[in-house]
Amino acid sequence: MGKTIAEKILAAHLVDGEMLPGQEIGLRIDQTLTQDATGTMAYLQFEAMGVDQVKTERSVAYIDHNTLQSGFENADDHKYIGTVARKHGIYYSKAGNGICHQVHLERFGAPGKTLIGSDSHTPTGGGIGMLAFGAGGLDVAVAMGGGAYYIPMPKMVRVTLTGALKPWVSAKDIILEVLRRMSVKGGVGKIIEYAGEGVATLSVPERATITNMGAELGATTSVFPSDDVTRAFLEAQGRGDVWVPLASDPDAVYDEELTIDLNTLKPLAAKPHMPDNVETIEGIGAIKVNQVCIGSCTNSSYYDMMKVAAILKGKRVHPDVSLTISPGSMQVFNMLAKNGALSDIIAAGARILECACGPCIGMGQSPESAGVSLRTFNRNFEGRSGTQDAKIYLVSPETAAASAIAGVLTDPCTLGDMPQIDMPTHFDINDDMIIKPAEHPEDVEVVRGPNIHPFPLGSALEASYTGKIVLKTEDNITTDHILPAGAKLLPYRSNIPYYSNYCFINVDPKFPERCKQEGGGVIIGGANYGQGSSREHAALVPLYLGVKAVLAKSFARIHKANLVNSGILPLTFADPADYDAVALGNTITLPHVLEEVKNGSQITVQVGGRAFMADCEVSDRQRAALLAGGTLNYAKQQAK
Ligand code: MIC
Ligand code: SF4
Repeated sequence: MGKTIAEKILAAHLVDGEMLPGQEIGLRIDQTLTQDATGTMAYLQFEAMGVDQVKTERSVAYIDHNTLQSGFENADDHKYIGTVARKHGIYYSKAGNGICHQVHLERFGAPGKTLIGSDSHTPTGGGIGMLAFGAGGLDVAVAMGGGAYYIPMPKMVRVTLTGALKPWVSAKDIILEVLRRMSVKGGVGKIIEYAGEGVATLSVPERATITNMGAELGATTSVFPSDDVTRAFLEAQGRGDVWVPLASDPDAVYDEELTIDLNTLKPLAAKPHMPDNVETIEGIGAIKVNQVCIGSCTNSSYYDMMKVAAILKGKRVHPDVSLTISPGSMQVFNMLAKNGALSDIIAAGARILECACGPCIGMGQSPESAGVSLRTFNRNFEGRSGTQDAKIYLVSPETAAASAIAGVLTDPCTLGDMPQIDMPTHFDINDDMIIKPAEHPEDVEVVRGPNIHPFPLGSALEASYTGKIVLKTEDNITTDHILPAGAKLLPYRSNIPYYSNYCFINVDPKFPERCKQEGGGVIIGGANYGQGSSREHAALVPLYLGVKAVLAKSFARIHKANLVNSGILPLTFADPADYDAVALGNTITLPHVLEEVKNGSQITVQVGGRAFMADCEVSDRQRAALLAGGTLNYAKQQAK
């Protein structure tokens, strides 16, 4: 039987398990990446493992999320990551060099390789035919130490792209269409592969926009074939030697199929507050716009920025609009400066920001109260921009630029002839902001400023558990709900005790206090609990607050893995109707939890004199970790 692209890469990296649907498989990981907001934890955990030099082919630490340095905290984190990287064989991309996913695509990614990153948008690498996964920091630490990365064997989905995009319709509109059809839960447990004649019409940055936002589908990852377009991109980056061809076999079998006729697509937007709340720009109408932000790991490539510059050239940003531009990397920024496009952008009245995540993670540029902000980003979760009542629309760079000029949401198709932008045959290569690992690691001292705090560790599972239900949530709770980010909080990513005061702050401000009073407890979640970011803080902070279990209708993949790594039980209602029978403040007992987890049987739950069953669907490896109180405890037990 023929293989899909993903099956080929998985088979070539399989070190544990069998590639059967739903079974856990262990993969050898060729490359890792971290960013600073999750990196400090990942490196603290890596240090706790006692491995001297990374065992991967390439590991890179990026500084791109917290670059404001409004106090010593960010700078302390950068210093720690920079020194730990130099000591342990990790490349270090300095603040200002760009957003991890954009830089990794340009300078390190390679078709056919596996990559995991402590950031949910790591699947961006699928744009050049990598199998790239977002993971928790501990999983990245384990992979750096040479350990396998475990995932449940995903199902395979093929999205066939027919025809070609009409002028002014963009890669962003393709992925928004996939989101419209599949929803933010539609990709869970699946790898999405793109195929069909439309693939060859898309450049690498366009493909990367699509694989990047596969994260919003909840997909395990997304991948494009590696073809002549991929080769041309890598050659233009001076890295043609890493190119290999990759395609699915003609008789490959897919579990699901979707066809998108590119000819029929129109410019789209995801309306507040979910990436799958998609409608045509035409359908939404000319709503007034207060802010436009162009950038983020989704749409900050040279290609995107050149399109924006061409639209802005000779025009003025509308007086009521604030337009910000964050190029994705120093390479992109510098090329725009050299060819004059930056001047077109500046002259139009745009505000130029650093090459970093910036407004995407609420690091500045929060919109005005109830403001409408159009963003080329990938997430429009409520409050993520830093303004709770702001209305964020996710749009293509073309729609963003057209609307910035008009002051109202504008279909770029109304702009007339589309400027022709060609992919460069040579990118401007300058890796000076990427610091190589030390030649003499023994001479490097790891610097730990006062912002670097130890992380909490779970404790071994006890025979039974009784506690309070400390929170009950709706469906689709994101990690931004669990632990907000933004300029005020991101500096405390390496300070769990401080960060814990903000857990669920926008859902139920009393949550941290309640946990402290009750000595922790159990969280009741709806469907797709923990979607969004890979931040393991969304598990580590509840662990710190004493949360022992999350009982939900279903979980997002990375968050579930993070809960297990922390030693928090991820339980699902055997009968979802029981969700309605439990309430905040109820006493909850798991009378035989140790025995039941050990035996892999259903978990008995008692709430208010009523008993029902829950499932603890984990692999044997995860079961062992849960019994030990988390993956690090388990690894230590194994090492004894
Ligand atoms: C995000 O987009 O939410 C982030 C910030 O990049 C996160 C990582 C984090 O929380 O640090 C992600 O997507 O994994
Ligand atoms: Fe950064 Fe935003 Fe991309 Fe996350 S989604 S990595 S915050 S640019």
